[in-house]
Amino acid sequence: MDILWQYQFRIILLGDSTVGKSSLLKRFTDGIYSDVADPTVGVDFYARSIDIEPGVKIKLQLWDTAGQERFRSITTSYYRNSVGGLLVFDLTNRKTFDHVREWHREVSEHILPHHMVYILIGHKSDLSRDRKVTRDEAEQLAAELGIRYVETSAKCNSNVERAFELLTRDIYELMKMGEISTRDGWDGVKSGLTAKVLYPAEEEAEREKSCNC
Ligand SMILES: Nc1nc2c(ncn2[C@@H]2O[C@H](COP(=O)(O)OP(=O)(O)OP(=O)(O)O)[C@@H](O)[C@H]2O)c(=O)[nH]1
Ligand SMILES: [Mg+2]
Repeated sequence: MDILWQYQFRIILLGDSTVGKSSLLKRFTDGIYSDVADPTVGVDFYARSIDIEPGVKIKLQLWDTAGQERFRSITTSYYRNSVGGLLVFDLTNRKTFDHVREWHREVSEHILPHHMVYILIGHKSDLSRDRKVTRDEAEQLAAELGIRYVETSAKCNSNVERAFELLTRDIYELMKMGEISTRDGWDGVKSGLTAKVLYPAEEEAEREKSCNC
């Protein structure tokens, strides 16, 4: 059997408008970055696979939400079917950091009684001279929320792979421990898509079976 992916995780990007969610995703999925970016309208979709360990491929379905308040009624409907979330703030914009707790509360309450695996992202780390949030403060918030903290830059391609890989790995470990599992009516985690590849001997047998002469 040729395995395309063993698991599919749905991951959502959350945070205020202009923090850089779409840029982070474009860097991760297409390897591109632009200083000019349009605000997301509603929700956008991206995808990429990660080899988490030898022979185990995980397909990530990545939902990019609009940070603008006017799209909130659309974006909230995507919370429930996500297993992981990146809580993104802009290191050069204090307000976006102050709003992280609200994002965390809003999403967590919305998906009760279930849980999401989060990672806190301090983004635009290339703009170190304009920084308004210290690493210590961000690490303290992450510790309070019980989640990891990573500083990223889509512009300089710093820690982007690492952020997605750490979150994927955390979800994968929780799944292996049985803390997260597939559920009917929930698309956060799906398992197993394999391509049917016939080996020569099987192929021969199949051909003989179907031969009418
Ligand atoms: N310096 C710097 N600028 C960045 C970085 N990532 C994104 N930006 C810029 O920040 C601005 C907003 O980026 P977006 O990715 O559109 O932000 P967003 O969070 O998707 O915004 P919404 O779609 O409105 O929620 C753009 O001008 C980007 O070029 C980065 O790593 N470094
Ligand atoms: Mg966007």
